[in-house]
Amino acid sequence: MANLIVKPGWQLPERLITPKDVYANRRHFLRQLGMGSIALMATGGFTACADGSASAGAGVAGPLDTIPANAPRTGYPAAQNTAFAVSERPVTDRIVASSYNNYYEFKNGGDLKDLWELTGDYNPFPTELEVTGLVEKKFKIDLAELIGEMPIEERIYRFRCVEAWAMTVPWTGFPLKKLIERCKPTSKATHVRFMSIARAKEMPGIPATPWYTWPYYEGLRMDEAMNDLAFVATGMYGEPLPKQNGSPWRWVMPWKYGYKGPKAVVKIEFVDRQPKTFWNDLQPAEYSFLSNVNPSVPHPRWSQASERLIGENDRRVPTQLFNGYAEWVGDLYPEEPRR
Ligand SMILES: Nc1nc2c(c(=O)[nH]1)N[C@H]1C(S)=C(S)[C@@H](COP(=O)(O)O)O[C@H]1N2
Ligand SMILES: [Mo]
Repeated sequence: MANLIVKPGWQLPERLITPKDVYANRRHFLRQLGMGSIALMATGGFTACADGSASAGAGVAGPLDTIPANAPRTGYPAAQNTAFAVSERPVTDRIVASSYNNYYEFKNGGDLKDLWELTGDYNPFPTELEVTGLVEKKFKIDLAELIGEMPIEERIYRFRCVEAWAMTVPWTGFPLKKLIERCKPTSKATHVRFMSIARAKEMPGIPATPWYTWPYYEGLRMDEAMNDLAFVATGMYGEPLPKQNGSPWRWVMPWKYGYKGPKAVVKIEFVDRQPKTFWNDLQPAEYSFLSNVNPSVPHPRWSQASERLIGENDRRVPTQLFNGYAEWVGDLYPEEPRR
């Protein structure tokens, strides 16, 4: 097994894979073109590195250059767990998944999705995780160290945002269950609460939106957190997570709307009642605690019956109950409307 070279399971058509150095150089090239015409007039010469040898220079040049250089890479690319293949639609273009994002800590107003450019000051590593509440023993641990302990695998999951757009993403990571077990909650814990990192100096969306109740916080019932599908992603597309996708790690509950999966969790607290959650506190009528993907439960302002596939010309497809994962989680929700 150890000698086997495991190819990443996501097979993308060649045209959809833009290696990050090519992408970076293309952007750099475009920038040089803009400046180049000025330089051309001034010097009578234009030497943009059309052969791709230009360095991207300091700073962030493309949405994949936000993968932190010090992110743990042990075990990458991880073998695909084929139990979670998505057969009815292709994997989303990698660049699309890393440049069409929701991450309010990096928003500065409007409906900005291309927010990777705002992540330059953010340093996801080192970061410490705090485990507290109803546990055998409270503790703090360096996140890179904890990630290094976990055996990683790749899972291709459908991803569905409450805004009715969807993607198909090859995540790298480990079951949330493994992390919960590592935390050793007591039998009194009925729910678990997660809190995201909030570094106002590194995350421009925080000072820009003082009306939000930072840090971002979410929660699950224990039976949801322990379900096989609940996943902690440390990477995607065979590499560690770009900052805008949630580096150092982010939660993925593919049967729920995307906002139930907090990015950059730094605190886990085990509790004995349903915890408050960020979007539910802000708009309880629009964002429920459970927030399971359900075509027959409309958002008060729009239908959830269909969804737009980002990166596929916004092709519309029907929404599936539990986002197609009823087999895994259907039994958890006897009350969920089914039609
Ligand atoms: N900390 C934090 N986590 C978050 C969010 C956020 O704004 N802050 N947005 C959520 C929403 S609404 C979605 S759809 C997904 C988006 O993940 P992606 O940008 O990697 O597609 O992250 C979720 N996790
Ligand atoms: Mo979302």
